[in-house]
Amino acid sequence: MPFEDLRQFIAFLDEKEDCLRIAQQVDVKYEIAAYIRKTSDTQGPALLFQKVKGFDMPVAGGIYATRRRALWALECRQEEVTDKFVHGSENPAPLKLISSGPCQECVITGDAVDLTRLPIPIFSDRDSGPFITCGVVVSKDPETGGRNAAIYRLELKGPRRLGVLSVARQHLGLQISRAEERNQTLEVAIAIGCDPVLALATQWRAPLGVDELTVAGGLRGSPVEVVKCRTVDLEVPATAEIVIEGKISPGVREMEGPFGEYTGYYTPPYPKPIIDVTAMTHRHNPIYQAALTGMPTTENHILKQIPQEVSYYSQLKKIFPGIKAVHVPGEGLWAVISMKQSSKYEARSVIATMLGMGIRKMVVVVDDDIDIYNLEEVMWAVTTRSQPQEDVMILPRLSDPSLDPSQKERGVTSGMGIDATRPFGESFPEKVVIPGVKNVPDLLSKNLGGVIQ
Ligand SMILES: Cc1cc2nc3c(=O)[nH]c(=O)nc-3n(C[C@H](O)[C@H](O)[C@H](O)COP(=O)(O)O)c2cc1C
Ligand SMILES: [Mn+2]
Repeated sequence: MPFEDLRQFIAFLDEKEDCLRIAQQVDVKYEIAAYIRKTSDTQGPALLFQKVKGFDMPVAGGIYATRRRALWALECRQEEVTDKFVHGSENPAPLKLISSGPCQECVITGDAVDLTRLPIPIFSDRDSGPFITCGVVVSKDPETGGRNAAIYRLELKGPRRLGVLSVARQHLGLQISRAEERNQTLEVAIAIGCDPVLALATQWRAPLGVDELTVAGGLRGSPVEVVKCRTVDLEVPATAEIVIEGKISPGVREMEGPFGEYTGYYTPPYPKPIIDVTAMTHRHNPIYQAALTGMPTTENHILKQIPQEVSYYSQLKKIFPGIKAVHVPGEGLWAVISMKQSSKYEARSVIATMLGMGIRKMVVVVDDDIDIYNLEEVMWAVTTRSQPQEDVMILPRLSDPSLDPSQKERGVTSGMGIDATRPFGESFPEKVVIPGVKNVPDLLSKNLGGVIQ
């Protein structure tokens, strides 16, 4: 059964002993982020901060900081995730509108709304303020009426004011431009603390016009239940912890940033659209969900990884049937692909295709005997199966919308491919193998009690 909401997922993590409660008081300024940083760096548990200084609401953090938790959210193993995601996205489920839902147990409208009551963390030392980083922003296209749902960061500007970043190519950015062309306001609803599949579904690169909430329904195998918002003409996931409703006025901009971004660097401040908040609804005793962004690897990266990898995999597989797996580590500037080549230099065609599809900085292709999630093994293949002179390809001057700080000219990069496959059809030294390693028990298991009988 798919998880109904964040609470059910936390309860599941409790069963797995993968959620740590922090009973000691923590500060929203840096301290929550520091804890999430540490757990992210050590593949540690999800965190539930029970006592936040100056606030009466708990904060969940680092929920998606490990791939194991993302896979638990999707209720599948690594080997099954591609099929699951492809099936889910190809079979979107229409939403189920219900008349009332837990996210509206408490309703606050107009001047009574005070977002400063939410324990929104300040993450990195140069950040310009508190940022909501795990809000699913729901909006409708002013031209087509099509719904969009994705995570965009929101800077707290005042009790009823938020700055919003949606880079131009992102769908909210396009909708804002379309509303501005018509001199219209754009309504938005922000759902914080959603069921975990929904968070992952928003990271699937759905084409413009495809509602990510229906993709979440496809992935869950049951429709996402939504309720009508109170002050805007939108629907939001019924089981969210907190919902913020508001409007973006055309042409209004205010400085936002700097912010410690997913590249691991700060992005400078520049003017961004503003959301004027019209209502906040929430559950009884809501949990605020924070997600860390910064140096890889954080939950920002993990949330994007699986949907991106699956999407590249299924596109490549159509052209190159020998593709085994695609891994997009860290900030998404590079990828590792494993494959069984069916012709000479096929790996190089894969590199060229991938550099054209969106991974612009570096693509490494290895044989299908390499575990691409083990980067040490990948580097072993690179250093023992490739010769830089022949096997490194460099494509100068590719268009690249990423925030890569090393770009000399904004939006332009060069791309590198490393063909680390053994030469096709030729003999190559055999890899050393020790039989029976799989049969040795898990030596890290505490259940062994210090002795293998
Ligand atoms: C934690 C987190 C924070 C994100 N913040 C932003 C953001 O501030 N602005 C943005 O444009 N995309 C952000 N993204 C990426 C978008 O959510 C993602 O690219 C999404 O697929 C875009 O959907 P769209 O194609 O409907 O625009 C974030 C992703 C995650 C996981
Ligand atoms: Mn979209």
